Amino acid sequence: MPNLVREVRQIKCPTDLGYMEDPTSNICSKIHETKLSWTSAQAECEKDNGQLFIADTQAKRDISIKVRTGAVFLGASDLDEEGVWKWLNGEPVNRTLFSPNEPNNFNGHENCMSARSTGYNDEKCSRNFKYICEVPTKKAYCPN
Ligand SMILES: [Ca+2]
Ligand SMILES: [Ca+2]
Repeated sequence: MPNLVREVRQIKCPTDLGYMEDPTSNICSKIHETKLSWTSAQAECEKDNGQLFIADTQAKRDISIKVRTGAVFLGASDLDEEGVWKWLNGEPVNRTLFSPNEPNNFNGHENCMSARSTGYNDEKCSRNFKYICEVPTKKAYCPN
């Protein structure tokens, strides 16, 4: 049997980049105030070794709706298949998270998720919004 040597390490929340780590959930996130399109926002998150925020737990939903300064992009879309909403990790989005009458795919062009304090909405991906990035801080197995 091959001897698989793997290193277990804790990914540190990059607080030097302005990220905040929730002390109970260890969720590491940052609200970026510079408005960008959804794709550009995701690219910025990746620069920090993260991704757009995936609000797939109650703790994360609480963080995503603390924003009181307008809409922010989150890491969910129906870009792969119209009407089929998925988080960036491939998990399905619970439709009840959306605001009433959303997602409405307004004008046939709304495929990216934004959050307001009142709930989630589908937005045009090319519109510019603030956005939330997260950096996973779970223990990771790194092949070495
Ligand atoms: Ca859509
Ligand atoms: Ca909409």
